[in-house]
Amino acid sequence: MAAPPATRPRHATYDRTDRSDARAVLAAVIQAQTEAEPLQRIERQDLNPRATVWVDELTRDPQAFALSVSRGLSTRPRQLDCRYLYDEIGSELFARITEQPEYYPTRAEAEILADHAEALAHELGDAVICELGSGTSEKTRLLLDAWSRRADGEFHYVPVDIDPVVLRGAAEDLAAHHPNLHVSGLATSYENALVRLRDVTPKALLFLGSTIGNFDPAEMDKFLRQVEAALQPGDAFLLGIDLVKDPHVLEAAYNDAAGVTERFTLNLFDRMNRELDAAIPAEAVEHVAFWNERQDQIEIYGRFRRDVRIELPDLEQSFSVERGEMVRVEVSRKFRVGPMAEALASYRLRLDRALTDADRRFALLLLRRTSEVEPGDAAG
Ligand code: AVI
Repeated sequence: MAAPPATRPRHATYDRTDRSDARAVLAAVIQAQTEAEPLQRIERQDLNPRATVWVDELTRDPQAFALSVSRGLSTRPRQLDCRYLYDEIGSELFARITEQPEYYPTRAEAEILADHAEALAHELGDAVICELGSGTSEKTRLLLDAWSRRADGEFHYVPVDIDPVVLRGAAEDLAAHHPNLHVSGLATSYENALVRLRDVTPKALLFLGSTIGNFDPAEMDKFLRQVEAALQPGDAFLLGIDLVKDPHVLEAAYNDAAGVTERFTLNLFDRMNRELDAAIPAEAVEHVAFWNERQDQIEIYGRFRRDVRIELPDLEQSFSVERGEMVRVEVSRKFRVGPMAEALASYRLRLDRALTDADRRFALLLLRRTSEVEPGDAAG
């Protein structure tokens, strides 16, 4: 670990005229937050002179999956935490989902980013780009390329992802392709990352892909409170949201003809077998995904074709699931720009612009953190 700074820097700013120590300042801020929260064991790994990754060891609790499954199978209706869809196989399957002809959100959002990257770089070019759930940073490259062309000095990207392997790969690759870019990856939860990034300003916080749609209302509220606290007045928040549309289009996106989404759902039950010895017969579960019009959300379930006992030997528990039972694995909420802007205003996030693709399937909201709640400005 690097030596802690003598005093904790407040609101580290990145002046376009003096970016030479941007990396040192950012590292100091992250380090200072680490010192402030000694319960987090965070390790710094320098990959090359312009790419560093900070790995939070505590987010990898080996019992967490078993406990989460136990909780999910004990509640009615039964539901599993969608976070666990993304092991190595699940992440690979999700990457393939984004290539399926029926799954439009990734392409629609990439279209928006490609169309507006230059304008966004012009408007936000001074800001440190921080991204939650960055993965391979594939779509963000469109923004980084534009930032790179515009920057007259160095610029900074802080990708945040729970998977340190993916993060390391992306950090090294991005630094190699952009000679004026510094990457400081954070392998930790959104919550921990947002605490660490509080004092980095000006920043543009990205949360793309409509991942916010996978939060239930209580999770979304908690997340937006953390975002509100992490942003300083004037900081930008770029939020990707999938929009309510024709149910046929929505249902097709989650029931692709090639069966990739089906495998993605079933992998969660396979993962329970692989990691928890759950003993679920492979053919006993089927993928079901449909549009719930009342809630404006796609719901995805594993439906049991027959009675099954799910074992959790490490916890000395087992659960009887009956034929026909549906265990929810994910919701994917869809939004409308006006009501979403209104909801965001109560977190001191003011909508500056809603950018959409040509077919208005998806929106990228450009929001600014205000000092006060501005209800009158909310409607988008
Ligand atoms: C990551 N998230 C935004 C995807 C979605 O569309 O809700 C996850 C997904 N699940 C099945 N297909 C895609």
